[in-house]
Amino acid sequence: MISWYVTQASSYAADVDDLFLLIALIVGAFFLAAEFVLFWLIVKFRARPGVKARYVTGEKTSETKWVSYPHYLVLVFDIILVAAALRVWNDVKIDLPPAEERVRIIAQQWAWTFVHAGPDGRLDTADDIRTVNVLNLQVNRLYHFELHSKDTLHSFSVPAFRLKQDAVPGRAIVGWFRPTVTGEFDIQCAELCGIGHGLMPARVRIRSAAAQAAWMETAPRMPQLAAVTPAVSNTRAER
Ligand SMILES: [Cu+2]
Repeated sequence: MISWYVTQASSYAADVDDLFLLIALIVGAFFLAAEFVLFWLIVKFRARPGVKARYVTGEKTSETKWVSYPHYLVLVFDIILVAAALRVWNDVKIDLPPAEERVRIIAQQWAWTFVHAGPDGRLDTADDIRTVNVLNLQVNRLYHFELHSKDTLHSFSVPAFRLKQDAVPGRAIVGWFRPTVTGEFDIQCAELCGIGHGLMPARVRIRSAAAQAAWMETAPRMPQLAAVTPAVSNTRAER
């Protein structure tokens, strides 16, 4: 249902959406059941002429089961939700499938710089392509991103990928995504990072292999931006 509003544009987007749906269904069922019982009790024990109120301590087993049994049920569903969430978390954040290409993302107050590998498919070579506020990707290609921050905390958020990752100064945080549809989608900074936080939106453009190759031919190399690579350019897979 979330995909009615935000396109699923990465290989794991559907898994994240399914998790949200599972949570909504379980929590929704408990909500409806609780409201049903509440209103049923309100009607059943409403004031009636000639009927005196009873004081119920709620200490007998026949009474406490109305609290303890639903409580056990909540715990069972908690375990189901945690297991489902860990499966998705592991897939998105812990597993690192082999990369076909690497892209460097540098956040700063208040813009994003993206360093693309260029036609040779390797970073830190002469044909690297640097862009500001537009990330250029090829559909169905598995990317490792290497996320840096030049100044303060930022967060790289791509709603269509269902991906959000904090950028921390001094660290190179590695993660992955595989775009699955062509098109153009939003990138946001999802960490309040100063007065211009709202002014650092960016876009991700996902193209077919042929269109991406054509873009690489014409993309300006912007060598003047070479200095934006942070001094801490270690490529350790920190997370
Ligand atoms: Cu920011």
